[in-house]
Amino acid sequence: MPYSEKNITKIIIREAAKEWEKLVETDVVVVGAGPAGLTAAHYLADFDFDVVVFERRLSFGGGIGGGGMLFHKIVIEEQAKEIVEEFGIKTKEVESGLYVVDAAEMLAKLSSGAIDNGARVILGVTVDDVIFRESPLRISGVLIQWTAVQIAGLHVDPLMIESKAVVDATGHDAEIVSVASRKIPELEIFVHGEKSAYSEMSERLVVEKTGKVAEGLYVAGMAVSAVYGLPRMGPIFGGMLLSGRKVAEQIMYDLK
Ligand code: 48F
Repeated sequence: MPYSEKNITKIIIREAAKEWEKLVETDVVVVGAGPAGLTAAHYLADFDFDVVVFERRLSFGGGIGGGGMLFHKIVIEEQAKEIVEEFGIKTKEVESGLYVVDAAEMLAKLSSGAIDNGARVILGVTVDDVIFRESPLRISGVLIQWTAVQIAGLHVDPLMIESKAVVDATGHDAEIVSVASRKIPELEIFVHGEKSAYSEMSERLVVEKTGKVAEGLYVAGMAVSAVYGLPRMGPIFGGMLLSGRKVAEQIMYDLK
Protein backbone atom coordinates (compact mmCIF):
# COMPACT_ATOMS: atom_id res chain seq x y z
CA MET A 1 0.00 0.00 0.00
CA PRO A 2 1.66 3.27 -1.05
CA TYR A 3 1.76 6.12 1.42
CA SER A 4 3.41 9.48 1.50
CA GLU A 5 4.91 11.74 4.13
CA LYS A 6 1.60 13.51 4.72
CA ASN A 7 0.09 10.22 5.95
CA ILE A 8 2.73 9.90 8.63
CA THR A 9 2.05 13.43 9.79
CA LYS A 10 -1.73 13.00 9.72
CA ILE A 11 -1.56 9.79 11.76
CA ILE A 12 0.58 11.36 14.42
CA ILE A 13 -1.51 14.49 14.77
CA ARG A 14 -4.86 12.67 14.67
CA GLU A 15 -3.94 9.90 17.09
CA ALA A 16 -2.20 12.24 19.54
CA ALA A 17 -5.12 14.69 19.45
CA LYS A 18 -7.58 11.88 20.20
CA GLU A 19 -5.60 10.93 23.29
CA TRP A 20 -5.07 14.51 24.45
CA GLU A 21 -8.79 15.15 24.29
CA LYS A 22 -9.28 12.33 26.81
CA LEU A 23 -6.29 13.39 28.86
CA VAL A 24 -7.74 16.80 29.71
CA GLU A 25 -10.08 15.13 32.16
CA THR A 26 -8.41 12.27 33.91
CA ASP A 27 -8.77 10.62 37.31
CA VAL A 28 -5.20 10.98 38.51
CA VAL A 29 -2.24 13.02 37.29
CA VAL A 30 1.12 11.71 38.48
CA VAL A 31 3.93 14.21 38.08
CA GLY A 32 7.29 12.55 37.48
CA ALA A 33 8.23 9.14 36.04
CA GLY A 34 10.78 8.24 38.71
CA PRO A 35 10.48 5.12 40.88
CA ALA A 36 7.75 6.58 43.09
CA GLY A 37 5.67 7.97 40.21
CA LEU A 38 5.92 4.82 38.09
CA THR A 39 5.01 2.57 41.01
CA ALA A 40 2.08 4.81 41.91
CA ALA A 41 0.90 4.81 38.28
CA HIS A 42 1.15 1.01 38.11
CA TYR A 43 -1.07 0.47 41.15
CA LEU A 44 -3.48 3.30 40.31
CA ALA A 45 -4.05 1.75 36.91
CA ASP A 46 -4.52 -1.61 38.64
CA PHE A 47 -7.30 0.01 40.69
CA ASP A 48 -8.94 1.03 37.39
CA PHE A 49 -8.21 4.73 37.55
CA ASP A 50 -7.42 6.69 34.39
CA VAL A 51 -3.83 7.69 35.05
CA VAL A 52 -1.48 9.97 33.20
CA VAL A 53 2.14 10.50 34.15
CA PHE A 54 3.74 13.73 32.95
CA GLU A 55 7.51 13.54 32.81
CA ARG A 56 9.69 16.55 32.12
CA ARG A 57 12.44 14.61 30.42
CA LEU A 58 12.34 12.45 27.27
CA SER A 59 13.27 9.43 29.35
CA PHE A 60 11.96 7.33 32.18
CA GLY A 61 13.17 6.52 35.60
CA GLY A 62 14.25 9.73 37.35
CA GLY A 63 17.15 8.77 39.58
CA ILE A 64 17.07 5.05 38.79
CA GLY A 65 19.33 5.05 35.73
CA GLY A 66 22.21 6.67 37.57
CA GLY A 67 22.33 3.86 40.15
CA GLY A 68 24.75 4.96 42.86
CA MET A 69 27.18 7.55 41.52
CA LEU A 70 26.74 5.89 38.10
CA PHE A 71 27.59 2.40 39.41
CA HIS A 72 24.71 0.47 37.85
CA LYS A 73 23.29 -1.17 40.95
CA ILE A 74 20.54 -0.21 43.37
CA VAL A 75 19.86 -1.55 46.84
CA ILE A 76 16.41 -2.42 48.14
CA GLU A 77 15.34 -3.79 51.48
CA GLU A 78 13.20 -6.78 52.41
CA GLN A 79 9.94 -4.81 52.76
CA ALA A 80 10.04 -3.76 49.09
CA LYS A 81 11.02 -7.14 47.65
CA GLU A 82 7.43 -8.10 47.01
CA ILE A 83 6.84 -4.99 44.85
CA VAL A 84 10.08 -5.44 42.93
CA GLU A 85 9.15 -9.04 42.18
CA GLU A 86 5.66 -8.03 41.08
CA PHE A 87 7.33 -6.01 38.32
CA GLY A 88 9.44 -9.04 37.40
CA ILE A 89 12.71 -7.37 38.48
CA LYS A 90 15.37 -9.88 39.52
CA THR A 91 16.81 -9.51 43.03
CA LYS A 92 19.86 -10.98 44.73
CA GLU A 93 20.15 -11.08 48.50
CA VAL A 94 23.60 -9.80 49.34
CA GLU A 95 23.30 -9.28 53.07
CA SER A 96 20.59 -10.22 55.47
CA GLY A 97 17.53 -8.15 54.47
CA LEU A 98 19.35 -6.23 51.72
CA TYR A 99 18.97 -7.02 48.03
CA VAL A 100 20.68 -5.67 44.94
CA VAL A 101 18.94 -4.99 41.61
CA ASP A 102 20.23 -3.85 38.25
CA ALA A 103 19.50 -0.18 37.58
CA ALA A 104 18.66 -0.54 33.87
CA GLU A 105 16.42 -3.54 34.53
CA MET A 106 14.56 -1.71 37.25
CA LEU A 107 14.09 1.35 35.05
CA ALA A 108 12.78 -0.67 32.12
CA LYS A 109 10.49 -2.94 34.11
CA LEU A 110 8.94 -0.26 36.33
CA SER A 111 8.15 1.73 33.19
CA SER A 112 6.68 -1.16 31.25
CA GLY A 113 4.81 -2.33 34.36
CA ALA A 114 3.03 1.00 34.64
CA ILE A 115 2.28 1.18 30.91
CA ASP A 116 1.17 -2.45 30.63
CA ASN A 117 -1.31 -1.83 33.43
CA GLY A 118 -2.84 1.01 31.42
CA ALA A 119 -1.13 4.17 32.68
CA ARG A 120 -0.27 6.69 29.99
CA VAL A 121 3.16 8.30 30.20
CA ILE A 122 3.69 11.54 28.33
CA LEU A 123 7.33 12.55 28.04
CA GLY A 124 8.73 16.03 27.49
CA VAL A 125 5.97 17.75 29.46
CA THR A 126 6.59 19.80 32.60
CA VAL A 127 3.91 20.50 35.17
CA ASP A 128 4.44 24.04 36.38
CA ASP A 129 1.35 24.94 38.37
CA VAL A 130 -1.89 23.58 39.83
CA ILE A 131 -5.58 24.44 39.43
CA PHE A 132 -7.47 25.13 42.68
CA ARG A 133 -11.06 25.63 43.74
CA GLU A 134 -12.54 27.11 46.92
CA SER A 135 -15.36 25.83 49.17
CA PRO A 136 -14.13 23.26 49.68
CA LEU A 137 -10.55 24.35 49.05
CA ARG A 138 -8.98 21.74 46.79
CA ILE A 139 -6.55 21.05 43.98
CA SER A 140 -8.39 20.06 40.84
CA GLY A 141 -5.71 19.68 38.20
CA VAL A 142 -2.44 20.92 36.77
CA LEU A 143 -0.98 23.32 34.22
CA ILE A 144 1.38 21.78 31.70
CA GLN A 145 3.93 23.05 29.25
CA TRP A 146 6.33 21.46 26.76
CA THR A 147 9.68 21.21 28.50
CA ALA A 148 11.29 22.44 25.28
CA VAL A 149 9.26 25.66 25.46
CA GLN A 150 10.44 26.19 29.03
CA ILE A 151 14.05 25.55 28.12
CA ALA A 152 13.79 28.00 25.21
CA GLY A 153 12.34 30.59 27.59
CA LEU A 154 9.45 31.33 25.23
CA HIS A 155 6.37 33.13 26.48
CA VAL A 156 3.73 30.50 25.67
CA ASP A 157 0.61 29.99 27.75
CA PRO A 158 0.29 26.49 29.20
CA LEU A 159 -2.63 24.06 28.82
CA MET A 160 -4.73 22.77 31.70
CA ILE A 161 -5.67 19.26 32.79
CA GLU A 162 -8.47 18.57 35.26
CA SER A 163 -8.17 15.64 37.64
CA LYS A 164 -9.58 14.25 40.86
CA ALA A 165 -6.10 13.81 42.32
CA VAL A 166 -2.58 15.03 41.63
CA VAL A 167 0.47 13.12 42.89
CA ASP A 168 3.69 15.06 43.37
CA ALA A 169 6.36 12.46 42.58
CA THR A 170 8.88 15.06 41.37
CA GLY A 171 11.69 13.98 43.69
CA HIS A 172 14.01 16.12 45.79
CA ASP A 173 12.41 19.50 44.99
CA ALA A 174 8.75 18.57 45.58
CA GLU A 175 7.92 20.98 42.77
CA ILE A 176 4.15 20.64 42.80
CA VAL A 177 3.62 20.87 46.55
CA SER A 178 6.08 23.79 46.56
CA VAL A 179 4.18 25.75 43.94
CA ALA A 180 0.87 25.08 45.71
CA SER A 181 2.35 26.12 49.04
CA ARG A 182 3.72 29.36 47.55
CA LYS A 183 0.71 30.38 45.48
CA ILE A 184 -2.17 29.15 47.66
CA PRO A 185 -1.32 30.22 51.22
CA GLU A 186 -4.81 29.20 52.39
CA LEU A 187 -3.67 25.59 52.02
CA GLU A 188 -1.22 26.21 54.87
CA ILE A 189 1.36 23.80 53.48
CA PHE A 190 4.94 24.45 54.55
CA VAL A 191 7.76 22.82 52.55
CA HIS A 192 10.64 22.22 54.97
CA GLY A 193 13.34 20.97 52.53
CA GLU A 194 15.13 17.65 52.90
CA LYS A 195 17.88 17.07 55.47
CA SER A 196 21.26 15.31 55.19
CA ALA A 197 21.49 11.54 54.89
CA TYR A 198 20.18 9.04 57.42
CA SER A 199 19.08 6.22 55.13
CA GLU A 200 17.33 3.85 57.48
CA MET A 201 15.30 6.56 59.18
CA SER A 202 14.46 8.23 55.88
CA GLU A 203 13.29 5.01 54.22
CA ARG A 204 10.86 4.45 57.08
CA LEU A 205 9.62 8.04 57.44
CA VAL A 206 9.11 8.64 53.71
CA VAL A 207 6.64 5.79 53.62
CA GLU A 208 5.00 6.82 56.88
CA LYS A 209 4.44 10.42 55.70
CA THR A 210 3.38 9.55 52.14
CA GLY A 211 -0.15 10.67 51.40
CA LYS A 212 -2.49 13.61 51.13
CA VAL A 213 -1.15 17.13 51.73
CA ALA A 214 -4.34 18.93 50.71
CA GLU A 215 -7.65 17.92 49.16
CA GLY A 216 -6.74 16.55 45.73
CA LEU A 217 -2.98 16.83 46.28
CA TYR A 218 -0.78 13.90 47.32
CA VAL A 219 2.94 13.43 47.73
CA ALA A 220 5.14 10.35 47.18
CA GLY A 221 8.83 9.45 46.99
CA MET A 222 11.64 11.88 47.78
CA ALA A 223 9.18 14.76 47.50
CA VAL A 224 7.88 13.54 50.86
CA SER A 225 11.31 14.19 52.39
CA ALA A 226 11.36 17.69 50.98
CA VAL A 227 7.87 18.52 52.22
CA TYR A 228 8.35 17.19 55.75
CA GLY A 229 12.06 17.96 56.25
CA LEU A 230 13.15 14.31 56.42
CA PRO A 231 16.69 13.05 55.83
CA ARG A 232 17.76 11.81 52.39
CA MET A 233 18.90 8.25 51.78
CA GLY A 234 21.03 7.74 48.66
CA PRO A 235 20.66 4.79 46.27
CA ILE A 236 18.45 2.54 48.39
CA PHE A 237 15.06 2.56 46.68
CA GLY A 238 12.67 0.39 48.66
CA GLY A 239 11.06 3.43 50.27
CA MET A 240 10.31 4.93 46.83
CA LEU A 241 8.41 1.82 45.74
CA LEU A 242 6.56 1.42 49.02
CA SER A 243 5.68 5.11 48.93
CA GLY A 244 4.35 4.81 45.35
CA ARG A 245 2.16 1.88 46.32
CA LYS A 246 0.95 3.61 49.47
CA VAL A 247 -0.11 6.79 47.67
CA ALA A 248 -2.06 4.70 45.15
CA GLU A 249 -3.83 2.87 47.98
CA GLN A 250 -4.68 6.12 49.71
CA ILE A 251 -6.14 7.61 46.53
CA MET A 252 -8.11 4.43 46.02
CA TYR A 253 -9.46 4.73 49.56
CA ASP A 254 -10.30 8.45 49.15
CA LEU A 255 -11.86 8.34 45.69
CA LYS A 256 -13.62 5.01 45.35
O1 48F B 1 13.95 12.18 41.17
P1 48F B 1 13.09 10.99 40.99
O2 48F B 1 13.75 9.69 40.73
O3 48F B 1 12.11 10.95 42.27
P2 48F B 1 11.56 9.75 43.17
O4 48F B 1 10.66 8.88 42.38
O5 48F B 1 12.87 8.88 43.49
C1 48F B 1 14.01 9.43 44.11
C2 48F B 1 15.21 8.55 43.75
O6 48F B 1 15.43 8.55 42.36
C3 48F B 1 16.53 8.97 44.43
C4 48F B 1 16.55 8.84 45.89
C5 48F B 1 15.99 7.61 46.53
O7 48F B 1 17.03 6.81 46.87
O8 48F B 1 17.03 9.68 46.57
O9 48F B 1 16.81 10.31 44.07
O10 48F B 1 11.07 10.36 44.39
O11 48F B 1 12.07 11.23 39.79
C6 48F B 1 11.35 12.41 39.67
C7 48F B 1 10.98 12.62 38.22
O12 48F B 1 10.13 13.73 38.14
C8 48F B 1 10.48 14.52 37.00
C9 48F B 1 11.99 14.37 36.91
O13 48F B 1 12.46 14.65 35.59
C10 48F B 1 12.18 12.92 37.33
O14 48F B 1 12.18 12.05 36.22
N1 48F B 1 10.00 15.89 37.29
C11 48F B 1 10.47 16.74 38.25
N2 48F B 1 9.77 17.86 38.26
C12 48F B 1 8.83 17.75 37.27
C13 48F B 1 8.99 16.48 36.65
C14 48F B 1 7.79 18.58 36.78
N3 48F B 1 7.56 19.79 37.31
N4 48F B 1 7.03 18.15 35.75
C15 48F B 1 7.26 16.92 35.19
N5 48F B 1 8.22 16.09 35.62
